[in-house]
Amino acid sequence: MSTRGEILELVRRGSRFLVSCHLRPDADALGSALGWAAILRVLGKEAVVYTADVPPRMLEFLPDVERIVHALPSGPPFDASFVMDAAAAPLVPPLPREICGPVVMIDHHAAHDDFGDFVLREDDACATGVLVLRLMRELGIERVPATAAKPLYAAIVADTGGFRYPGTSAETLRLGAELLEAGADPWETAYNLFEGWEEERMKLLGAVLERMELVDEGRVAILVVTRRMLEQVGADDEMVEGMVNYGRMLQGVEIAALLWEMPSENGPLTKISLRSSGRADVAGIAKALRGGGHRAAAGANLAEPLDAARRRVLELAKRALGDGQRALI
Ligand SMILES: [Mn+2]
Repeated sequence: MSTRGEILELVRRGSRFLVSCHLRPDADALGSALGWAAILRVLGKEAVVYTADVPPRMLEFLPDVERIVHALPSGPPFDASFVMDAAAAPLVPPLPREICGPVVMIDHHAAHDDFGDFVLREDDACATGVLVLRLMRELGIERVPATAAKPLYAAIVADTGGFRYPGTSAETLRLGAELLEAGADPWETAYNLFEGWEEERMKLLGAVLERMELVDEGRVAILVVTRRMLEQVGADDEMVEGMVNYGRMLQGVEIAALLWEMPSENGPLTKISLRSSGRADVAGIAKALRGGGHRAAAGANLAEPLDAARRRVLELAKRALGDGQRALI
């Protein structure tokens, strides 16, 4: 039986499932988890959504967020546990088999580690939310249930940058239309995902842009966020998400990298977010730093201070642009 067949069989046979996603969940991770749980419930199954981290405020508008648990429930083991949108094992909370049963990865990242007992990875999909909709059909559900529409729409809108990125296909737009018919709200989603900024966040963006560094003849933009910058404007870490995109927005920039000094008790930790405007493959850079992601959006965590991380990223970015001639999008 194919892995896909085995996963569908696990769903058909089981009655109680855990649904989780990568740490620090974003809209695709959480939306896919909530959407998949809603579909399992329509099939008459019990589904518990578990995230180790509390979801960011911008995702609080999604239905059923308040039902999410942040500690593994006790009781009999689950028939299976699903992990949505996780490219690499370090991005997943521990899922002990005696509580979680077999672990099923459902993901769409091109650069990744495989882990878990079953892996469904389809990198042609613009979002993990699309994989959920494909599985839904294979389980015999034709129409998207209302409870799954909002989270799955948010998953797709977020990972396509609002239906803009090259991964956006005719299928993506058809699925978007279907999710609107099933009850998703386009403006509510867009406002929560892309707008509705706190004043502190806007001030932080100002500080980040002020310090933006252009290197390699303006082809690489380096943005930094230090603990001190956050303190100065009263911003928190959640507000940093997505700021790397402003580096890519500038004409001539092919790679934008945001280096983010993370709070850490065990020595220095720098989170790196990478974006490509099309030619360069930033997933390759992330992979060289033991991270993961897509051609145009990827990331990694480095146990190094910001300056050292900056040097490594810059070197890899220059190399990626040098080899980039063949790698058309
Ligand atoms: Mn995703």
